[in-house]
Amino acid sequence: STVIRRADYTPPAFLIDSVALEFDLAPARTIVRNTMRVRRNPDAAPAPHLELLGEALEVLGARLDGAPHGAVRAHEHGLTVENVPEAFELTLESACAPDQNTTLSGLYVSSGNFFTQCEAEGFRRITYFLDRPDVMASYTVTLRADKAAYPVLLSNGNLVDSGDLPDGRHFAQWEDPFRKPSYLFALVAGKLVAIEEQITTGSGKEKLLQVWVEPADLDKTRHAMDSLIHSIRWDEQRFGLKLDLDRFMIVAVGDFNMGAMENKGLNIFNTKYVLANPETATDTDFANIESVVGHEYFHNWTGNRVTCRDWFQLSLKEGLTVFRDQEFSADMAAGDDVASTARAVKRIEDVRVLRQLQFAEDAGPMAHPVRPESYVEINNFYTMTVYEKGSEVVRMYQTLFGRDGFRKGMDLYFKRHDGQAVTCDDFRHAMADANGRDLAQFERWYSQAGTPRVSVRTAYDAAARRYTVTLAQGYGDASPAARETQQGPLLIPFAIGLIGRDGRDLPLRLDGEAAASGTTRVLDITDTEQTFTFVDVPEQPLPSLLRNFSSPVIVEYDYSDDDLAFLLAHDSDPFNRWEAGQRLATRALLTLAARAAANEPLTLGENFIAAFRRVLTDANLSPAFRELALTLPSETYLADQMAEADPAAVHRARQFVRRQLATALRADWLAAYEQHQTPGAYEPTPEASGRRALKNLALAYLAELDDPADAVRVASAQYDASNNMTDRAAALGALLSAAAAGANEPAEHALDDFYRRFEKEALVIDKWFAMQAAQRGTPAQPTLAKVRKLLAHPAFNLKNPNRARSLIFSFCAANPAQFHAADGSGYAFWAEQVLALDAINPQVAARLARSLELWRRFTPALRDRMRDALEQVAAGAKSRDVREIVEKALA
Ligand code: B3K
Ligand code: ZN
Repeated sequence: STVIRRADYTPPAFLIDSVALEFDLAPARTIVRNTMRVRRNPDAAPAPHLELLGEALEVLGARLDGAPHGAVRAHEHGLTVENVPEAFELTLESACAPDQNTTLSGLYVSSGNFFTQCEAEGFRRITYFLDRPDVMASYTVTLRADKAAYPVLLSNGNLVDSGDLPDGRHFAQWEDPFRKPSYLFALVAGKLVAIEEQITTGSGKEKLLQVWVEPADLDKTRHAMDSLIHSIRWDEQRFGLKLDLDRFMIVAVGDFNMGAMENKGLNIFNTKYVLANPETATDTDFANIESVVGHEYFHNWTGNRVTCRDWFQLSLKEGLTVFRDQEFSADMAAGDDVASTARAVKRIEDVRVLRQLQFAEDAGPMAHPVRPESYVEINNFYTMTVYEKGSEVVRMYQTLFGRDGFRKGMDLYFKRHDGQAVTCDDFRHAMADANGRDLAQFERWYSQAGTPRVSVRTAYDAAARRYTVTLAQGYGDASPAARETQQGPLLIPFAIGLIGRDGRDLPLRLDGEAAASGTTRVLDITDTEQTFTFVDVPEQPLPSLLRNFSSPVIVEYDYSDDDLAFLLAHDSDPFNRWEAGQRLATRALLTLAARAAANEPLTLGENFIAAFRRVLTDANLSPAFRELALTLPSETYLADQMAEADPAAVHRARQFVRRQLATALRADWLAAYEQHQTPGAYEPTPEASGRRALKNLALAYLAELDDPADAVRVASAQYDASNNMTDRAAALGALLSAAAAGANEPAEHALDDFYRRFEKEALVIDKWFAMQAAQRGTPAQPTLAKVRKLLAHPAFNLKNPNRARSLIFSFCAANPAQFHAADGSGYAFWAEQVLALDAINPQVAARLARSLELWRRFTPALRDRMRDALEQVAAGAKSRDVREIVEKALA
């Protein structure tokens, strides 16, 4: 397989200034005429021929400056156009087959409508082109189609003309006023309807906003529209960035490989991130929609106006835009209050994802730097590292320079690079220059893979009233993939506070400073080991380390259980309060998992239960925060912390603790359940969703009781009475848990009811599949048997990515105890499904393929079975996507 390397970048030999595309849309055979103004790039080495990229296309004709041009040669990767002058007009005509396109990359059909997906390399499946992000052109697009079947015809930019054609056909012509790379091209055609809003921007311009959906979904568009309006306002206020088009459109599609796509002026979304009403969508869905709508909108500046020079720079737009959407959601929840718990709640949720998924990626065979050095298939590099670690890297600039300094860096970045295709270095230089700081060392955050570790030692000298903190950085024993990228120490902004015996923060004064100031300090670690000395420290403090998770590292420090309980009760930094509870729980759970693996009896200390009770009953803590603090670390995260991952032992340990907490705190859970009802109309506010989250966590714990009668009664009542999906789904979840304890009938009854009630709501049926795939299973019916049965359900469809994810991924990636069954049956199922998907949709197949990449970290018996399954896939997979994943895993 061909490896593409960052070091091999060369500028394009030709540039394309403008493109006129004409589409004659038909499902079986669409004809595309592409007229380009091409010229040689003065800044590139001269090339003999014009090499255009193309895939799954049939060439129908070529003209050069108006005359037929015979010197074109189609081949496996595209089209070679020979004998071309300095500057010329090239017209190519080609055909593609949208209704045969199951890859969902390029032009395809979904429920009878046309959609496109071009990032990263889908445009070449529509027409021959210099399909690379550093070739930016202006686009004019003419769409022609049958008017009855495709009444709506959309593309990027402004509608400049439309009208009827003979034979019941019609056309629309669109012009995008901004130059763009081909990956931002989009078209949509079909039977769609929109809700619309007119808004006036800060500078007094009128803008038309539309959310386009299938007619039956019009009642589920309000939240997406509100989220769009909030996004536009927020980007103006926080970054001074305005909507630059007269019209901004969002379109929802049911068949989509990922979340959404930021095509200029025509964002295309997975229905999952658009459609919501209280009956069909959960609080989490509402929050995700807000953040994804924000994310795609924010790309208009970070990604579209300034784009990537090459795909190795992907984090330039993705890391930055994730950071922006995280800040947007935090500001929406917390307003200007920088110290609020609502802000911390969002931070905790984001860090939890980073630690569970990105840290794992960074520890395995797919480990790569935020700016990768090489790839086989670029679609495999839309990763947690590029997105989430990339966002943490951007956040560190803000931690170093403050909000104002960060804004200055952003302003300079746009001043320098608007309209350009640039690199991660360009962004770093803008931040450095705007803030007058040398950030050469910071570059290593882009080039080194693996999760850094900071180990901390402290000493208190009572006589001298000095407290020293020694911070040492390294990578521990990193995976081979990570190790080969590592060159030296990083610049790590490390936020710290010191807590006195009364639980209050001590004022901080570093050695050499005239006076104390503040109670949290960001220490810049730049060396392998560094010591910081605090003076005037009146008593032995307890350190609060890496407050608000100020950099994406693992902190190693020998806290006692008492220290952690104290931090959980007192730390002024809400992130670290949560963190202390998680450390306490992780430690207890890992000890129990080791005992479970050795078949020793399990016991849980009174202190642990007491610490949980204090959190549960502390009315000063927001319900949302309590819910997070009372949720145990996930099985996946816990297994990753073991020397040899043992999912069965982790499951037994975690279930044991859940049952202990359920039993010991039964009365408190019941009280919390009653106290956190949200009567009245459903509202997806952080406050109300926090109450629901805590209430439903209480219900989930009650469902762990040996006698599930209480839980069944409460859950059944909640299921019947709820006016929203959050509560209904939580009730169903509790009934499914109770089924594992023997109460089968109520669960089956609710499952049937749920299916019938929501049969026409695809996204809700996805939840129905997902909940069953994530079920615990019983000896009589292991979950895999259920999953296999559901594969044959009439509503199951492997070609629809949401459906495939809801059943197959939920089992393979979200149900570790069942998936890692000792007999290897889960792995056999995985291999089967990866191969089946490989033939349909390589991008989705490759995502599923990643479920086994950490196989070397498991217990020997599982490891062997996992290797067998990987080898089976390596032998059968055809796509570059899947091959890259399994070959790296086996290497
Ligand atoms: N930029 C797209 C991702 C495209 C993925 C292509 N395999 C969505 C986003 O990050 O906003
Ligand atoms: Zn993005």
